[in-house]
Amino acid sequence: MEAIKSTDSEIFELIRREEIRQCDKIRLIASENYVSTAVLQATGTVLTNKYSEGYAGKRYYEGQQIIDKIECLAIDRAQKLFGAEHVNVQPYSGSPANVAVYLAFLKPGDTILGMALPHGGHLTHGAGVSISGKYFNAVSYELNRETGLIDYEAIREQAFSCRPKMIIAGHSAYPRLLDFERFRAIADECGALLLVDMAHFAGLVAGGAHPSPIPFADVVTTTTHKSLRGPRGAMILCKEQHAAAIDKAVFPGMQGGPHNHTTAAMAVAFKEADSQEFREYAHQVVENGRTLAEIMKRKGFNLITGGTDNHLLLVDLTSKGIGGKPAARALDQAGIVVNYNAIPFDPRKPGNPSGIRLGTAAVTSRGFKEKEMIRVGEWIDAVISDPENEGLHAEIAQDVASYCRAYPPPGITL
Ligand code: DSN
Repeated sequence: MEAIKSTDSEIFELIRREEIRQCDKIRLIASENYVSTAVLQATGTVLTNKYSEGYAGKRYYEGQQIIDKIECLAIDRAQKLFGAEHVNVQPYSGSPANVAVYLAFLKPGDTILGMALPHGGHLTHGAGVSISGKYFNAVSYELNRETGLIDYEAIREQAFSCRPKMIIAGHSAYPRLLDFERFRAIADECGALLLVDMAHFAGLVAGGAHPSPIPFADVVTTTTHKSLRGPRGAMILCKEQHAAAIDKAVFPGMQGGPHNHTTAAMAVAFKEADSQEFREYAHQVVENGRTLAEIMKRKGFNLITGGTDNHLLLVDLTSKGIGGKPAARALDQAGIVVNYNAIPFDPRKPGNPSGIRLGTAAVTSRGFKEKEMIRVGEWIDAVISDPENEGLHAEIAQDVASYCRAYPPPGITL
């Protein structure tokens, strides 16, 4: 970073501090990860200098000899990795990808049926504050109050009553596998399209640690930077019959020029994900989730659905007598980074809900396994048992930092 240092010492210093923060803290934010040095390098290349509206062979600017090859490589690798008929790698991130899908298939006012935001759905699955809730007639399905699980029969009944044009499966905070076959059957029965947003678990799908939605969904969207461990970006995977509509919706419908440096970094990440090492990583992410769930339960924490099948845990802190926000703050002071999160049927407000969300994708990338997850669970318990003891939090933060130094994360050399 010599050039950054000499040009802009303030930004240099802030980046350096963020590197240290990412090294010295235990990152349990379920949507975050560490990219490899190769992915990081691809994002910082001259590809950022090029405009390339359009698609390979059909661009609106000259000089695409290399860009076309890069984009085609990213597409080929994504098709192979996920077994998809068609892939568009241009969406800037997950939300624009989802909106592009709506643009491809829906008219304003059409009905969509997605998981309620407070139950683990995403903003773009129909939340009132999002374009998806403002421009469409968004109907939400909720989780079962007793089990915290998806109630497919209830969704089926809701689908028959509201007749959605599109059903959305996928989540930001649901710790269990999705039954894509069941979603497909419901969509078929009521004549809806099925969109699966696999942003959170795409890496697990790529690594064979989670069922794939590709055979069942009309369209699948995903970010590339969560469990898939690529750069900040997104893609849309679909059946060939929808290819033209999807491509037209992304460009010119939603976006201008694709971010070519991101496309190249995606291609690198897809190559990395198509490996035995990544498959082992994906399975370890799930194992680490299970181990963390077990230790948390032993320490008396109440987990929504009682555990996890994927990379995330949703912890209901009600029995611990603390809100999600002060808990997340206290954990951050102790070097453990999580986000506060609503739980299903949360009686508290979203600004300080009843839960926290934990994820294992990032810590697994730095080599944490069962032993380390038990240690993490013990630290979490120590903090939540004494949430106002700043001295204790500072001590734990020091222990966490020295512990973490033995597990250098990919992409960062201090
Ligand atoms: N912000 C992401 C998450 O944390 O789940 C979803 O886009």
